[in-house]
This record gives sequence, C-alpha cells and structure tokens, in this order.
Amino acid sequence: MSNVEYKRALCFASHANCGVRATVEDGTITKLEGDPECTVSQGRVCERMDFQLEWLDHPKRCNYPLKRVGARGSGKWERITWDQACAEIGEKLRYLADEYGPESVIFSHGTGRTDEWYEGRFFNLYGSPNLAMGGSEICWCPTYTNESATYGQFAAAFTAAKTGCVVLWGHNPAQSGDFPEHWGYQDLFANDPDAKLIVVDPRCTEYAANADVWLRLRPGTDGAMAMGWMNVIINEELYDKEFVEAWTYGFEDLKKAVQAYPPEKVAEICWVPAEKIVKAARMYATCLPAYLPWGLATDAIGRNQAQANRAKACLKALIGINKAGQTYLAPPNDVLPHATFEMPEMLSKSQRDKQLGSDRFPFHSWPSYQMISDAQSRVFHHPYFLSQNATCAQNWCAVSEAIRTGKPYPVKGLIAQASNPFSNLSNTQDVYECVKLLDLVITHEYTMTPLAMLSDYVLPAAGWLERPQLWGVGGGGPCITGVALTGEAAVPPLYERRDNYEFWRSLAEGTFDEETCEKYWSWQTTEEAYDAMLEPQGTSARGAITDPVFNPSPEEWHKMSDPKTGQLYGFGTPTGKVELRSTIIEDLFDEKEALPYYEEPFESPISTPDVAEAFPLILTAGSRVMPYYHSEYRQVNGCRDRYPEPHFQIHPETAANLGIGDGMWCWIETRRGRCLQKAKLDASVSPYTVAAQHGWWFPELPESEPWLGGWFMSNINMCTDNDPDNCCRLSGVYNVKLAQCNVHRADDVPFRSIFG
Ligand SMILES: Nc1nc2c(c(=O)[nH]1)N[C@H]1C(S)=C(S)[C@@H](COP(=O)(O)OP(=O)(O)OC[C@H]3O[C@@H](n4cnc5c(=O)[nH]c(N)nc54)[C@H](O)[C@@H]3O)O[C@H]1N2
Ligand SMILES: Nc1nc2c(c(=O)[nH]1)N[C@H]1C(S)=C(S)[C@@H](COP(=O)(O)OP(=O)(O)OC[C@H]3O[C@@H](n4cnc5c(=O)[nH]c(N)nc54)[C@H](O)[C@@H]3O)O[C@H]1N2
Ligand SMILES: [Mo]
Repeated sequence: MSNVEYKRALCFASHANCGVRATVEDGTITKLEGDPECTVSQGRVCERMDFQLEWLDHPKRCNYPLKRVGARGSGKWERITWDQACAEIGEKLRYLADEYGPESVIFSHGTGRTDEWYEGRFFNLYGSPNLAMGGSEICWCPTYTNESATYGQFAAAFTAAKTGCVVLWGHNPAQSGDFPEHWGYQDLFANDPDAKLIVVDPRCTEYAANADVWLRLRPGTDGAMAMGWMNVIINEELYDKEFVEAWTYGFEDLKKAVQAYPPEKVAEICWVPAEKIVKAARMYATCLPAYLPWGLATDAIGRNQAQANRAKACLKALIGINKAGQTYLAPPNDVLPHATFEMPEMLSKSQRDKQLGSDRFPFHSWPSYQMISDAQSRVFHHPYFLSQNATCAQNWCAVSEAIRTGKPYPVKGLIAQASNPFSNLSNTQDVYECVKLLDLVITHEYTMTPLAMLSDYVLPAAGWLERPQLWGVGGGGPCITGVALTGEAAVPPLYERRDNYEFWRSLAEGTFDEETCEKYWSWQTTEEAYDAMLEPQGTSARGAITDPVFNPSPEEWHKMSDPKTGQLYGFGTPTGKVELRSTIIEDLFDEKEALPYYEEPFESPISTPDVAEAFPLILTAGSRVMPYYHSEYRQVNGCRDRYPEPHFQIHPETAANLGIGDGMWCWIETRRGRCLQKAKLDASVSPYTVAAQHGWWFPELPESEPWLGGWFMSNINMCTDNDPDNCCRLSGVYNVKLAQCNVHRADDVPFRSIFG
C-alpha cells in the first residue's frame, strides 16, 4: 500500500499566494488542488494549478550549478558543486569590492517572488546600495513612495467588507488576479450587488464592459484625469469636509491647483467626454464607502508618474482615509516588519549616497526614503519604509549609464534572482548591450532565461512546492498589520536546487568571514529563518499554517494616542497630516512640485507631433493575460499549447486601413526598435491605440548566440524607452506602458521555419 500524505502549501506562481493541498504518494506529488481550509483563498485556485506539476520536473528546469566554459553566450557549461560555485563567486565579489568598491556590484530583482529581505541583508552587509534593475521600480513602489509621502504609508486593502463604489484605475484584476484585488472583488460585489463600478482604462476590460462608467482615456493622461475629478469634487463641495479640515495639510493650495483642470479641458487632454468625467467624479465622491485600489498603469507611465500618483493619492484623501471600505492604512503595532531583517543600518551613509540615480532622482532613492522614514518613525517605531523600499527601487536608466560610461563609477557585477530583465526592463536592446559589458553575471533561476544564458554562473532554484512559504509579512501594509500565513514544502528540493534564502546564505558563506556568517546567517534553513521572523507574532513557520495571525484593525486610528508616548498618532508625515501639499517633495525639489500636476507623455501626438506622424498609433504594452506570468511558462506545454503565440489588440478599422487581417503576424515598431506579434481585431480598443502583450520569448529556440531564446523577436520592450531625459523627473521611473508606434504586416518573415 502506498504512503499518502497531504501537505498544505501556498502557491507562489503569482502574488495571490492561494492555499494549495498537495497529495504526496510515496514522496511524489500526485495532485494539486485548492485548499478549502486556507483562511484567505478558501479553496480557490486559478488555471495555473493545471501545469504546476509539469513545471516542477520539466526538462527545461535548472537542476545543477553551472559554470560557463566557453565564451559568454556560447551555451557551453560545466557542472560544478554549490561549494565550488559559491567559493569562486565569493572570491570574485571580494575582488570587485577591493578593486572598484562594493557599489560596483548590482542586483536584479523582479516582481516580488521571493521574500526580498535576504537580498537586502546580503547587499547591506556587502556594502552596495544598488539593488538595481528590478521590476519594482515601475511596479507598486512608485505608488508606495507617493502614498507614504502623502499619508505616511501605503494603503492596505484588507478591511473592505462593504463598498458603495469600486474604481479600477489602470488595473484589471480579471486578468491580473492578485490577492486581494481579484478574489476580494468577488466578495465585495457579492456583499453589495448594487455597488457602483468605475473603470479608467483605454481598453474595454471584462470589468469595463460591466461598469457604470467606463472612461476610455488616452494612455498616460491619468494625471489630468485625477486632477479633473478633484476639480469636480472640490468645486461641488462633495469631499469629506470634516476629514479634510481636521486631517489634511495644503487643501487651499490643492483647491487652487485643480482650477487649471476643469472637466472640459480634461476632456480635451484625455479624449473622454466631459459629462462622463463629471459623472464618474460625483459617483466616486457620493457612493460611499468608495474604494480605489492600486493599479499598475499609473506606476509605469514614465514621465508624469509621480505627479499622477500623487493626484490619485490626494483623490483618495478627499473622501477620507482610515474608514472601513476606503483607503485604509494599517495601524501602528509592535510587529517587526520583515524589512528589519534586511538590516538597513548596516549600510553606511557614505555608501547610501552612492546609490545610482539618487542625485538626479531623489524621490525614489535614499534621500526620500530617509525623509519618509524619519516622518514615519513618530508613528511607527521600526525602520519601516527605509529598508522596505531601498530593496525595491533603483534607477535602471542610471544603472545603464553607469555600465556604459563608468560614471559616476564603474559597474562590473550583477547578481540576478527571480528576475528576467531581458523580458521585463524597458529598451531590451540596451539590457543586452549592458549585460555584455559586465565582468561577472550570476543568475539564480528555475530555467535558462536569456540572462542565464549570458551568465558566468547559473544556480538552480527550488520552487514553491520545494520550500516553506510565508505570506503577508512582506508588502506595504501587512508587515505592519501583522498578517502571517505560512505553507509547508510538499517535497524536499529536487536534484541540487536550493531555495532563495539558501542561495543567499550559501553565497554569504563564500563571500564573508566566518564570524559574519555566524552572526548574520545563523539560520540554517528557510524554516528556521521564518521561525525567527514570526516569533514576535507569537507563532512559527509551522504554527501559522493552521493558525494564521490576523491582527484586528481599528478604524480611524489616526485619532488615537500612542500608549507609549501619549501623543496623538495622526499620520506618519512631517506635518502629522495627510499632505495634499507634500512638504517632502517640496524639500527635495521646489514649490512647483509640491502639488500634483499633469504633464504629457514623453512621446505623444501633442508632445512630439513629428514623431506621431511617422508613428501614429499609441502603444499600450503589457496588459496582463491569464495564465501567463510575465515571461514565465512559455516552455510549459500545459500553458503554451493553450496560448501559443503573442497577440496585440487593434481596432478593425485601423487594421483594415493597414491591410491587416485577424491573426496576421505584424511588426510593431517605435523609434527604439520593433517586434513581431499577431493581430487580434478588437473593436473595444480605440482606433488610435494598439495593446500589445509583454513577456514573450521562445525557450524552444537555441540557448546560444545569436538566438538566446529569441529574446528580441516578439518582445514588446524592444519598443519601450529608458532614456533618463524621458523618465519621471522626480523618481526616474522609466516607461514600460506607452510609446508612439506604427504597425505593418510582416510578410517578409519566414514564420514556419522559426516557429515550426
Ligand atoms: N496573468 C498575469 N497576472 C499578473 C501578472 C502577469 O504577468 N500575468 N503580473 C502581476 C504583476 S507583477 C502586476 S504589477 C499586476 C498588474 O496588474 P494590473 O494592475 O491589472 O496591470 P495591467 O494588467 O498591466 O494593466 C491594467 C490595465 O491598465 C490599462 N492601461 C494601460 N495603459 C493605461 C494608462 O495609461 N492609464 C490607465 N488608466 N490604464 C491603462 C490596461 O489596458 C489594463 O487593462 O499583475 C499581476 N498579475
Ligand atoms: N512592457 C512591459 N514591461 C513590463 C511590464 C508591463 O506591464 N509592460 N510589467 C512590469 C512589471 S509590473 C513587473 S513586476 C516586471 C516583472 O519582471 P520579472 O519579475 O523579471 O518577471 P518574470 O518574467 O516573472 O521573471 C521572473 C523570473 O524569476 C523566475 N522565478 C520565479 N520564482 C522564482 C523563485 O522563487 N526563485 C528564483 N530564483 N527564480 C524564480 C522565473 O523563472 C522567471 O524567469 O515586468 C515589468 N515589465
Ligand atoms: Mo509588477
């Protein structure tokens, strides 16, 4: 008789981290299904579960440490041991630190698929401020920084038991599905079937099709739209007067600023009728509680990013913060944020000052982290923001410049974990050229990504089924609320794979002296590390599987007093109020930047009419599609067979004018480059917009130059931009969402010979 066990895991195939029940027979997983006992996801899982077992032991998985033996990109490797790999890498890292300074080594960090604190811990100990080249710079962190500057924290989203109105602004949970947005909305609308729905999106998403108001705005004009809503809400006195009077700073200044954005003018900018703008603004301000969650689009639009997000933050504040079902900030408590495990205090001021891009773009780097953290420390007693965001944000444009020019100092080494910059950073041709200029590239991966193919060492990563998992201690709100939910490894790591914590611990052993390792890397396993993290919450890695922690959250806690100091909490900003006029931004820049405003995208029919002549269509790039996750699963049959090719949406009239039929392969081209995708005729996008998918490469192609998995072929980031002059002026955030493009049929490409 076989020995059957059931393991309770959390799926890390996306950020939703749903509970999964794994059936393990004689040490082999035979079935994966939603875990009905999971308090959060309650048995729900998405279609990605269908192919997780195929991926666990797929022929394209990395299983052993590899060292490059031929020229970079030649595809020639030698299998070595972890000990040898880490000893050799450690020696090289010590050499780079001695010769060029530890700041010459950077880190590539993708979307939060790991716990993140261990990479911060390693880099803070090593002495480099450059946790670089990551997705987070254009994802979530921009909103996090803006909201923290505005009201001392990022808005958590865990209290919405009731709603009068939901606004999906540049956010489509029907395809992006991240917790709590997607699962949470189902519950929200189930509780309040008459709740209003407003969608601000250039495409007709599943939610837009059912919305009370759909604002099909011109991509990148979000700043104007938010200012327009505030114009209506303030002039018609629909805002929460009591809250605004008692708890905001700079209202009169904001009132003046929004006068420049009457609905008629916003209609002209955004290409949306004025009546619809007014209708949406009134609905949002009067159907309370109204909930406006985070959405990626405004983080990723480049130039106007910071001010568009500031405008959104002010819009949230006008209807009141810390009320059930609205923007809610997790309250102060004694739970250690996981960011403390990064040990930001180990990085000296002089090394922090060297962070690439921080001189030109101080609003997304150490100068702003420090100011925001100082302000927060009155309310929160831990270095909350400081460490959390230092690991997330980094200026890809500045990194690229430093690699190319050696200024302000040389960049020589790159460590990448859980990230595929060839698919996900803007201007991929630049990524390719920059990687080739580096002396040392190390990748910890599930699979041979184009970056892995160009690496000196590739280390095999254990996936979520092969390691314990911890959810909720990371992120902006939860780490302060003290939510903790854990899962267990279903099986031990296959082959010689090691999990993310073990990777850094192994690398630390090769790099630092014994004393440092004993002191700072004493936990032998991930489980031991999680035990230490969860101890202050009175639980352990195993304990929180069956008994997760959820701290209660009082409403309007900003009116309460700190029991330790007796002081009123207020908000964690320099004035203790919600700063509609930002004193932090004013100190970092000038008076003009302290209030939100709209600025045209770096390329648009208005800002660059000459460019728009040659590239008349507006590209929006990378709207999510299920079940792909960025560049993942292109080699997994269970997924690829169902969704074999990249597509872009184009209006049938536009397509007809260009001689393009449904399903035809086309070139999408911008000033930077071009890529191939198949046309999907779709009347729901406007005739002037095309919406292309991101994340495409072809792992079935050779793993050596010139193919390198076909990173350049259908990759929309061949078309996006990373020129520092075109980035957000405050934060340096680059643009992965939009550009001016043209589209034409690709009759010249021998698809059959490439795609089979
Ligand atoms: N299936 C799948 N799910 C995912 C991911 C994935 O790769 N695949 N990635 C995960 C990650 S890391 C993230 S950050 C989230 C992001 O998830 P979302 O926040 O949902 O982001 P997107 O799908 O990129 O875009 C949301 C919507 O913004 C619209 N949009 C495009 N340009 C603009 C604009 O200029 N203004 C406005 N207002 N809207 C615009 C798009 O049409 C799209 O419908 O998804 C997560 N979930
Ligand atoms: N044009 C355009 N570009 C975009 C976007 C867009 O909307 N448009 N979205 C941007 C956004 S929001 C983000 S967050 C980034 C995402 O950027 P990335 O995070 O770089 O995206 P992925 O393709 O998911 O790459 C993750 C890699 O990590 C590996 N991996 C997954 N889990 C683990 C793990 O636990 N350990 C290790 N060692 N490896 C693991 C996977 O195999 C995969 O190769 O892309 C950005 N790029
Ligand atoms: Mo993201």
